[in-house]
Amino acid sequence: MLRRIDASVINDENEKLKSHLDADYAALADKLARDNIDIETITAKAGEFQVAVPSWGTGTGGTRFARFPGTGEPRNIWEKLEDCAVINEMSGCTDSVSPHFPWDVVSDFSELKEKADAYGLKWVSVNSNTFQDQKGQEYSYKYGSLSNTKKESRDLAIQHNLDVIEYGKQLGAKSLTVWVGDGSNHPGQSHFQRAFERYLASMEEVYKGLPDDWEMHIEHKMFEPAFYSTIIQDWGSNLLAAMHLGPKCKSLVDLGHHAPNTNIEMIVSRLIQFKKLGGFHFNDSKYGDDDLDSGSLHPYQQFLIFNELVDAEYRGQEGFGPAYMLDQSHNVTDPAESLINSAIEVQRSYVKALLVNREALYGYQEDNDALMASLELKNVFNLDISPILAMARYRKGAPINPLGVYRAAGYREGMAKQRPQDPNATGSGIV
Ligand SMILES: [Mn+2]
Repeated sequence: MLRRIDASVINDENEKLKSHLDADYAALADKLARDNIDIETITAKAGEFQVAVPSWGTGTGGTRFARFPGTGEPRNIWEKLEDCAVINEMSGCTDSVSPHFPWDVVSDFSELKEKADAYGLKWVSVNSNTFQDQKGQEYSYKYGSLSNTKKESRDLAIQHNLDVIEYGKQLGAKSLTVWVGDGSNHPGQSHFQRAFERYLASMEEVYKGLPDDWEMHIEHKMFEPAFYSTIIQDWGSNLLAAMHLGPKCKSLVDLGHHAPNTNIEMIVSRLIQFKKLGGFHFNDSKYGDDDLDSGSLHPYQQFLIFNELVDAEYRGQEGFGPAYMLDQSHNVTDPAESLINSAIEVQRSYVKALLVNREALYGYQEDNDALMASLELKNVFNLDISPILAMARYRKGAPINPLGVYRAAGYREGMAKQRPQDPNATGSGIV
C-alpha cells in the first residue's frame, strides 16, 4: 500500500514506547477482568472502528471575518487525499473520505478512485453545495436553493445534487448528504409552510435520482447563514422531511447544530427507534459554533451519544447502521493534527460505551435506581482506556503516539516546501 509517512519512522517511535504500553495494557486488562471484561475483545472492536474524514477539513477554516491560511495546506482534492492518507496512517481509524462538490470535482474520477485505492482509502457520503453561487452561475442561491421562490434556482440546485450522485457513483460512495443554508433573516420574509413545501418537492426530485442501494442523509442546522429561520432548523423538521421522502432518506446529526444544552443523545435514541438515523458529523461546540475538535469540550456528551449507539448495537436494533464522520473547522491548529486527535477521541467514546454493563444498567432502570444507573455510566467514563486505543493502533502498524510520530516525521514542514500557497485555492468550507 502506498504510504505518506515511512513505516520505519513509526516503528522506531513505537519501539521506544512499547514496554510502557505493555505494562499499562496489562494493568488495564487486570482491572477489566475483575468486571469480567476481556480486554482482547474490546481491543479487537476498537481496531474495527472507523470514522470518515471530510475532505474540506484538511484545509484551514475561517470565520466570516477572516481566514488565516496555514503552511503546506492542500490546494486541491489530490492533496487533500494525501493528507487524509496521513491522518489514517497516524490514527489507524479513518479509512474513508467524504468529498464535497463542486470543490472536489475532477475531470477523471476513475483516476481519483485509483489514487484513493492505492492509499487504502474508501469514499463515503458525497456532499452537495448549494449554499454559495459558483462562478458564472446563471440563477443565484442568494434567496435559497432547493426552497428558492424561483423555479430556475430550485432546478439548478436539484440538478447539482443529481450530478453529485453521479460523481459519487464513480467513486463507489453509497450516500448523499444534503445540507442547505436556505432560510430567512427577517420575520415575515419567508412563508414557512410554502418554503418547506418547495424544499420537499425539490428533494423528491433528488430522491428519485438515488440508486437503489444508496441513502440520502439530511443535515439540520439551527441557524447560520440565515439568522431568523432555517428551512431544516432542527431534528423535528429533519425527521419530518426524511419521513416524507421515504425509507432511503434518513437524518444526520451534526453535534454542533443544536441549541445549547439540547439533549442530543435522546434525539439519537428517537432516530434509532424509528430507523431514521443516517449518520453523524462529529465536532464540539461551546456557544453557537459547530467546528471545535471532537470531545474537546463535552466528552461526556459524546460518550452518552455512543452509549445510545452501542446500546442499539447490543440490542440488535433493526435498520441500525449509521455513518460516522468528522466535520470540524480548524483555525488555530494543523488540521491534520486536529483530525487525528478528534478521530481518536470519537473512537475513545465508542470503546468506553462498549464497557458499560448493559444488563446491569437495564436492571437499575427497571428498579428505578437512578444513582446506580448513573454511576454505571460515569464509572466507565472515568476509566482511562488509552492503552486499548494505543494497542489497537500498534497492532495495525499505526503509532502508539500518533501526534508524536506526525511531528517527528516533519510532514507539514515537508508540505510547506512542496505546496506553495495558491491565492486562488478553493476548498475550505464550514458546513
Ligand atoms: Mn456538518
